[in-house]
Amino acid sequence: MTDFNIIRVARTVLNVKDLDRSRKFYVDALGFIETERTDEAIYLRGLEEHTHHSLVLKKSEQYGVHALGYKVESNEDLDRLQALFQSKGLKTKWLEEGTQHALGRALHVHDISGMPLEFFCKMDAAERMLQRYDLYKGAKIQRIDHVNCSVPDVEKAYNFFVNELGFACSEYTATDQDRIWAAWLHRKQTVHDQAFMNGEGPCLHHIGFWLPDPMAIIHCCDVLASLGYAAIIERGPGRHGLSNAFFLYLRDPDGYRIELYSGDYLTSDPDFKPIRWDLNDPRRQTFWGTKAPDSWFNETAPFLDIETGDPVGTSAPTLEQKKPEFMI
Ligand code: DHY
Repeated sequence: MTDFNIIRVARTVLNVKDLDRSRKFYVDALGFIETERTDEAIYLRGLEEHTHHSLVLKKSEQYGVHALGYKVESNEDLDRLQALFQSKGLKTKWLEEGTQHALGRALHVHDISGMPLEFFCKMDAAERMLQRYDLYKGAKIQRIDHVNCSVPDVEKAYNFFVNELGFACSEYTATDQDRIWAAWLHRKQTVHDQAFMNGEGPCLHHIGFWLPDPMAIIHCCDVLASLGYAAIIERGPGRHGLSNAFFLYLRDPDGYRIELYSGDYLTSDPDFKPIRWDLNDPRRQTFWGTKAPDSWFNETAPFLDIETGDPVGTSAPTLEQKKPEFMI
């Protein structure tokens, strides 16, 4: 048991080169709601979200991803989290209320893999648009679902998130030698808030957004093609073996990978047993056996340091980064 309560992954902040170009993609094509726009940033939320934003696009020439934002239950949880990170010798930094738009006091840290994380308990409210069907557009984005990161040592990241931060594992991929190659970890009662995959890192692999149903994904493919975005569809649509969700992977105008995701399952019972997938089982990625393209394995986005804003240094993966046998 931890002495703090992390509720869920709640927001991500991406640097983008051209706000108008990004707005066309996220608002006009994918159907995000624009809560606010300034000269420096666009604040976006899904139709179900009653908070100010779950995605911030910040104008910058520096490609990269700011600290991944987790919502916690109380202000005291933030102090307890700082004590934990400090006790492990990890970097922490306070951002007092008012420093970040629409957000209360926040704690920024680098975790055991060097990945920047943010914890906060307060965000401005916004109108929930779930039953404004007249505003449903594109992919009908409902809410942020998860973040997936590439890290050099998945077992180290797994142990930190499970033993220190109180996450539970829903599913994992293991090698022939029973080493954990990838893990899906959750605080909310779905398959994941946070996934880790073996690879050069720490880097962001993708941000997953929840859609109401698989037809929203199919319809989004049609909308993307109509708007001239067909080339940015990277993988899918398909059904994941692992998680059982229906999916589509896209690359946004700056190159960040977005997953449209719908239909995983409840993981609330404490006696739920993590599901093991063999790295060489072709159905774990796409249940129908379809291969993922090389770019999906090889391309990620850099994280930015919480102090300097420069890209965080990366290390090569500890497990051999060979592709599963069925893909060769
Ligand atoms: C998988 C990837 C995801 C996810 C669920 C399952 C498995 C895979 O395709 O490797 O991004 O959300």
